[in-house]
Amino acid sequence: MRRLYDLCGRDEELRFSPYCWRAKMALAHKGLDVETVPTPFLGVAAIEPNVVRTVPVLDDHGVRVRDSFDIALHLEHAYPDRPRLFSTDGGLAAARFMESWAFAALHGPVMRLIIVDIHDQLDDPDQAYFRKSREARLGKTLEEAQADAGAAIEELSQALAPIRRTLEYHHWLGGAEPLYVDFIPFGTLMWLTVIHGHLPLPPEDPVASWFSRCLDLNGGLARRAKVAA
Ligand SMILES: N[C@@H](CCC(=O)N[C@@H](CS)C(=O)NCC(=O)O)C(=O)O
Repeated sequence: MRRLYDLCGRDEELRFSPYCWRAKMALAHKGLDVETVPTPFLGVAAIEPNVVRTVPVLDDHGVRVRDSFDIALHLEHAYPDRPRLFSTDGGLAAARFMESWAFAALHGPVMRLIIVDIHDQLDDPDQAYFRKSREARLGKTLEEAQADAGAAIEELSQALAPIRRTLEYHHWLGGAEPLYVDFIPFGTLMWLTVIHGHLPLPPEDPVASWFSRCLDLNGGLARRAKVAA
């Protein structure tokens, strides 16, 4: 039995976590079936009390793996004969850089676009938890943190410049084929897309075309995702 604990909203079908999207894309890339377990924020600690603090968590036939990057590493080592997630050690190192870069460069502008909207998609107990924990972290209210959408979109578009430029050289961030290095920023942009309803970039933007290609991967797994109305 293979299970992935996957963050959900009030509507259990609304799956928006950037890290869970990375894990789901990695599993699908390996061609592995998985049952996703809809998990609200307040359900995370119950997965394994005092051990688990975040999702995704993968339970792979009794082997429990926390952290999206560790899940990708586990899948690469456990299923070496399936399509590769990291082509080389250098590819793995580049993916590590992408993980840090995406967090530093993209998560801020995305948060400024959707933090109130995330809150509004949660069930009542999760709303109270999310507001308290995020406002303590940010030192401001969610409403203060969510900036004017136009400015946040512009900020995001500028932050995406390194991805836009890389895509001038090859079709995927992984090179000729998609790799985990693609699924990292893709997960971040799925977070935005699921909550915002669509990706707020013009279709002619190379990042939007690459995102659309990612949506088509693995039989259109992410294209079928429910997005907020
Ligand atoms: N480094 C972790 C980060 C995972 C993470 O931050 N997950 C968030 C959801 S997007 C979470 O579970 N948060 C729990 C909480 O805020 O209580 C990973 O890559 O899996």
